[in-house]
Amino acid sequence: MHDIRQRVKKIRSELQLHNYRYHVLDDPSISDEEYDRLLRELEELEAQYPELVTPDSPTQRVGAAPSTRFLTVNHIQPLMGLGNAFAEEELLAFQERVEKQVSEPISYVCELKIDGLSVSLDYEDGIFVRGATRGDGLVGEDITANLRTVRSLPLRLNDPVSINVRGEVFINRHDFEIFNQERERLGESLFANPRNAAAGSLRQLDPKATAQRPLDIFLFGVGQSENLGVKTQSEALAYLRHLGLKTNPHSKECRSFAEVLEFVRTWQDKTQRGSLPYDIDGVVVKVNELAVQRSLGATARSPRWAIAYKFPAEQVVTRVVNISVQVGRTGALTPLAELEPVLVAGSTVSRATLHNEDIVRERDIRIGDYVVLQKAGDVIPEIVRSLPERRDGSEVPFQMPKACPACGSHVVREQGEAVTRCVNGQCPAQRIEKLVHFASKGALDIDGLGPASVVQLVEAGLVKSPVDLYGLKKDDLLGLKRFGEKSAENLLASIEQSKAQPMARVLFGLGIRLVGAEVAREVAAHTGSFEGLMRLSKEELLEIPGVGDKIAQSLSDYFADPENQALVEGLLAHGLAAPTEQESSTQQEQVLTGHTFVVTGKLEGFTRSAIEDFLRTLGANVTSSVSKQTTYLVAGPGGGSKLTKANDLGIPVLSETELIEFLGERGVTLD
Ligand code: 0OX
Repeated sequence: MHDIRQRVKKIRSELQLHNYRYHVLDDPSISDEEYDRLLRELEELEAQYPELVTPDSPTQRVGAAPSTRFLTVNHIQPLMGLGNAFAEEELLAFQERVEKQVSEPISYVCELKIDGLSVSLDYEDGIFVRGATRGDGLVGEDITANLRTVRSLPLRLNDPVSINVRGEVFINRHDFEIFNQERERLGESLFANPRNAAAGSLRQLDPKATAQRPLDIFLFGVGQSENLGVKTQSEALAYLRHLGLKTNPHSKECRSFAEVLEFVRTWQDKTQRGSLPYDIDGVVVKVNELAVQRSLGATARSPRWAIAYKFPAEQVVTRVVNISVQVGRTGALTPLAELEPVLVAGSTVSRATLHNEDIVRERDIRIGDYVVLQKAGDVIPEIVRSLPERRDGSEVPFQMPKACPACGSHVVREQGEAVTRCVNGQCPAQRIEKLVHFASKGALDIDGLGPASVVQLVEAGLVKSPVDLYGLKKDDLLGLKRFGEKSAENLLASIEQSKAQPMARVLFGLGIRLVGAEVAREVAAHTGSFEGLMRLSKEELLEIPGVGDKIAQSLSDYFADPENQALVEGLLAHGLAAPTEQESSTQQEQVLTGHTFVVTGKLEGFTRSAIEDFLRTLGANVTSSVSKQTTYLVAGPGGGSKLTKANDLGIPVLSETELIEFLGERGVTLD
């Protein structure tokens, strides 16, 4: 048995090395046949002695069974996005902002901005245990099983460290072409570009499907970790490489900002970019010194110590065939340009929003015009300008309709507003858009309730408002074209599940003007319940961080309307956003699962043991001493040696107020 154990260990470390040489260094040292032979030997030994199987064994890349949905993951440290610069002046402004704050000379690191999907990976004692999407930065999706299939991602690091790292998953252009050709051969739908293919692959519910996709990964940063003795971003990248993680080879440490600009200019060049096997959409410039990064800190959205320089968008010319008008969920009438289909930045575009009638006029866009098109932020098609020199006189200027194209009611444009709105609260188009938004991913996330199903439900007269969803019966659905036994059951189950969504999502789902997901989270965290929220005056609303005059007005207008009050009360009556005792403990259990807390010092509002108990009810592990397993130290005054130890280990420390905020961000209030 001892010999077998040794043999298994030896094959694993050999396979790990060869995997690393092949997928990370691109420098294989044995043939594919030899590799396969070793892998088969290991598989046979593990089949014979299942007790020897470990999660980091090379045989365990594709193990997990298909799931029905992804679990959510709370990011211990929020995964922030990056501020953008679109011109050199904006980069220079970034330099000025940074250097105004520091006295000593600093350096920068330039990295290629890989056009993929941001992910966060957790290793515990060197073993890959969890991987998640960025999501909204606070909460992502658990895609561990899918990430395990990425061959360039080591299941075991070279050192047994516990570390959180960030990176970008992508597919290189060549693999993408082959992959799409194969899909075409099989009569499957094609992906528009490598980024979409990578995104689709990470979202497969069956890891066996993901394993067939040519995913690759570059790691570019360290999040939460024990004290690594790393002082700069360059050292962090070197450390990631030392651990066996794949980093991009083109990053450059720059001693002056002139070097930064040179790096940016070099990579802006299309031929230079073409020499890479994968797509990049810019350059990320980071302050190199981690101490300086810490002192610069972050805004609500992004770190102040980094910026993404985005390459200018590709522009193409196409023709406006028609300008139609869409009615949104707030009744806003939006002109939409219908275009001759054109390929731009990797996908075919046939429509572009024109936002409102002023923009159509300012850009002088007429039906029949040739126009310059680009993708704003590389995603949303945007008409930059028309080409009047190419007109032949047949072009027709756009006129905002006088009646709602969906219901025929009259439309108004308030003074000082750019938007024209349908005034009919019962307008079917608004109703549909409101329901689609309510059910959408960021809101109640009701699987199986996309636009097509919503249209059916509304047209059949089964659903007028979100409340009606919660009264649907299986027989109601079985009468509809799109629904069979199974899909009806699935939809009803998703609707039922959505009742457990936190208040922030319900609030966002109501589609109140100016209340996006982030504002909804703040408002929910500060009010705790709809009852509490509806009691607040406009002045009190203004005290909520992130809520300014316009948002406060919009919220108070919304809740002053009896119809909206009835809607919210109806939802509460169905158990939404108002979990019972029972539900609250099951729902709360998830938010701190996997975290280990230590509480020290004197707290103001609670006794230490009360807060410890409370953290436990949220699923946290609470211990009495700080170790590298600790994820957070909650410290009141007099924290003493535990505080020092946490600081030494680089473990984040929360004050009592910060703990309340931290929990608030996760939908938990302490009253
Ligand atoms: C990339 C990339 C993205 C992350 C938050 C602070 C700095 N797409 O290649 N983000 C970052 O770093 C950000 N670096 C990158 N290389």
